[in-house]
Amino acid sequence: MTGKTPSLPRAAALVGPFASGKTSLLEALLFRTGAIPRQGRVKEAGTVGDASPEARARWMSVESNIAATEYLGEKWTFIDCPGSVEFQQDAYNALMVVDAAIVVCDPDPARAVMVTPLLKFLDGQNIPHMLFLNKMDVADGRLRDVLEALQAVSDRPLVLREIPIRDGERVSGFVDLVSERAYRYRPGASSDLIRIPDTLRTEEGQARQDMLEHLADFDDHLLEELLEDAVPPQDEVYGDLARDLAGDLIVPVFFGSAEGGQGITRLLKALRHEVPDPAATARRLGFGADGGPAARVFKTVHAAHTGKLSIARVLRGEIADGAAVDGGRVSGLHVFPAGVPAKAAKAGPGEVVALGRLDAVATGDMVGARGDAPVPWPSPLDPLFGLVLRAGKKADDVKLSGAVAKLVEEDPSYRFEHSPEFGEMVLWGQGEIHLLVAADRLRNRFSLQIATGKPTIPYKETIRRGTSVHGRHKKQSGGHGQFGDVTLDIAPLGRGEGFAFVDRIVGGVIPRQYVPAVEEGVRDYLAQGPLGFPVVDMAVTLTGGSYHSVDSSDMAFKTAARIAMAEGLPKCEPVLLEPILRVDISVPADATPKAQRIVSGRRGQILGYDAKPGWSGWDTVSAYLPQAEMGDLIVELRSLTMGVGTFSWRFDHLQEISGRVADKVVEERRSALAAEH
Ligand SMILES: Nc1nc2c(ncn2[C@@H]2O[C@H](COP(=O)(O)OP(=O)(O)O)[C@@H](O)[C@H]2O)c(=O)[nH]1
Ligand SMILES: [Mg+2]
Repeated sequence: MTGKTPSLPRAAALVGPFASGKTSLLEALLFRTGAIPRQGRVKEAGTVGDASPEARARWMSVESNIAATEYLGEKWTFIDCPGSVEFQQDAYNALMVVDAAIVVCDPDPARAVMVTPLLKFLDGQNIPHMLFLNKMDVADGRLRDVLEALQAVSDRPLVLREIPIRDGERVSGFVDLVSERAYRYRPGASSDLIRIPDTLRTEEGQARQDMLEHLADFDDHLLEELLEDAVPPQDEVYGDLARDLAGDLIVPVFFGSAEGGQGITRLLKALRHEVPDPAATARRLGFGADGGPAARVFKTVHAAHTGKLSIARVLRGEIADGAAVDGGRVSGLHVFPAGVPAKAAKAGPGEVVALGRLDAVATGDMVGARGDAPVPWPSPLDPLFGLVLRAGKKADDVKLSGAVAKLVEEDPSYRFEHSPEFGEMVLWGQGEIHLLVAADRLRNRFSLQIATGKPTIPYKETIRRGTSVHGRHKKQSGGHGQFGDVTLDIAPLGRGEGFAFVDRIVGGVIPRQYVPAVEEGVRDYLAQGPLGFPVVDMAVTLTGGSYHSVDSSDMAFKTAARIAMAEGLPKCEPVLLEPILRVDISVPADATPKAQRIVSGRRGQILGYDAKPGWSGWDTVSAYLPQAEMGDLIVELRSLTMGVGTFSWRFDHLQEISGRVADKVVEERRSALAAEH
């Protein structure tokens, strides 16, 4: 494998569950390739990644860390992605532009399920990926069990590329199954070549045969060789490995220890020889070979001192500082040697680059795509958790909206909603931490004072029976008086029918011109019924009344209508309506009973459950759940499913509630209204 033509700069994403060791692996890769002089530790806050105050405060990655390095004369950019499910959007975005992903996993069969959503995404998008089983320095189970558990959650075959050499319980080295060479780990350095231990000969032969058989599934020539018991040439095996990885046909599996610096060189060599080059990736992503410079933006950052940065992978040609591109003129161009942004004049194909002040460019946008057919950018994750944001000072409301818009631009799995009904600014996101990090960023980066709270549930009310009511407004003050007089029939309507106003005036007892004012008065009242909530699903018919030729006016009829409503509605058995959502909860099948218990525990109604299409071993539980019970549903669901359980939801209907739950809602509303006045 010498004499390799150097590849253009490549990029790989480090992805995988929370705390599997991605940030540590980035550090190890940077150290082993000489980009940094010592290997820092996550525990000591000494790593290149996770340097933001929000990440340091939580000991976890809350955004992707980008660092470039060189290995044997070839350039690499590694993107260390957050593993927490709440920050997955950033990971998915990065995956959309890289040549390959390294999925970092714990060597623990019980945790295999945690990589399911990620593997689904990778296979769904045909992104080449390999597994790196980390923390082998403390692993105590059998590798075979880990692989079996991981295979159960991967659609593609996992192909073990090396087997461990053990010294007692501990892994002390490995045998490479292609070169059939054995190595002993050395602390913090490349491993020593040793003889394959005799005790491993049989196991090695079998593991190599397994690997070759996987490759033969996609290569008839290799299959013939295996059937004839011929030893395939190494170049053929390497060629197959590279081709099958590029096509996302197989998932090679490596192992090691990020913190111990073990298995790092092995991984780097595999990356060097097997990861597709940027030209192949550009083709996979739908970019033609010809045309002007093109790049795809996978991340947007609004930094206090630099302004907006669009972080992009160059897929074709060269982008220079000052160049005019779609969405503006590049003003400031940075690359990321060893994770530290550095000014550069230009960036060529394959490089990851920050482009300054492209105001019109959003995450997922192309810069310079002409006649290309780029694969569609995946739609952002649906929001699962809402948080009300309040500016400390009323005057900061506008500033807050502007700052939040920037956060949403950075991470489209946030969604901002201004509810006029309650005068609330609600930020939606992927979970509680995701939103608290947003609040921290507003404080740290935009110097805003922020209070947070729960979103108000949009209860409504309706009536159970009808009545007929008379309202009169009469005032004689000085010269001009006021006179309005109406008779209204109030009647309930079916659920979901809304509000209807019917005019049944005959013989001009009220002149036509005043009828709209009557309707307006009725609607005004409906904004807040006897229980304190908007009234829906009822009809009001104007059946009679009287007027005064001088004193009657729109204003007077509007007031009369309101008086009639205020008197009539309390007599109509008002009842509270609560919003009910249709929720589809996805969980690994062993958690299905737990998901059902969660639904029942939250006053929900289970509609049924079924296998989740395309997700073997997963179920979807469908249910109606009161919106009031949704608040921390995702928190409970995740805690019961190692973080992978999730749900989708939409408003379904309003449902009457009475009894203790309803009384409490009405009481709280009353005191809230009292506090307003
Ligand atoms: N024993 C051991 N611990 C590790 C290794 N790699 C990472 N860790 C620890 O695992 C935890 C999570 O590491 P980190 O790199 O932040 O994981 P990330 O969330 O995937 O980025 C930290 O406490 C690390 O010290 C390893 O190879 N061996
Ligand atoms: Mg991390």
